[in-house]
Amino acid sequence: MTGNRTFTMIKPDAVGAGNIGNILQKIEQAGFRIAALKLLWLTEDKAGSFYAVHRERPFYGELVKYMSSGPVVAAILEKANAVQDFRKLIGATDPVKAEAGTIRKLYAKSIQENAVHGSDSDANAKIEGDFFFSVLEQF
Ligand code: FUP
Repeated sequence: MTGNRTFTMIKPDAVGAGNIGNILQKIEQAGFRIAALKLLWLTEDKAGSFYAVHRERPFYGELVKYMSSGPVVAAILEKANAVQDFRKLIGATDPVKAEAGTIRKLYAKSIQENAVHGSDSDANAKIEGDFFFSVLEQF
């Protein structure tokens, strides 16, 4: 069974480049409803917790530093088949490999500065959404 919600962040590179509006527009035009939304600046500690599953990976330290280098936009998105459809909309992790027209192809700078995050499962979408938003902030 597939769920109807996913979680995304617009990462510091895309926020810094002035692409919040462009990316939210792509998301809404693709049929996602914004169910929660905020602009915030992660501490290294919070970014480290969010990416804890990657703790053992060689890029973890750099990733945490990067994700706490400037503000991000966090959002919960609703649509049928949300997790899979959103990963299709954002494209491959490495923008060089991302399909034409995807958000990462259009706006990402590199495999690390890759413009957006998208949850990889329904279970993680719920965990990640709850990490950023209280019940009162999810509509
Ligand atoms: P994705 O699910 O597409 O976000 O990709 P992963 O879960 O594999 O990776 C999570 C984040 O780690 C990526 F968004 C960017 C970062 N990363 C690197 O910085 N270097 C790498 O070689 C792979 C991933």
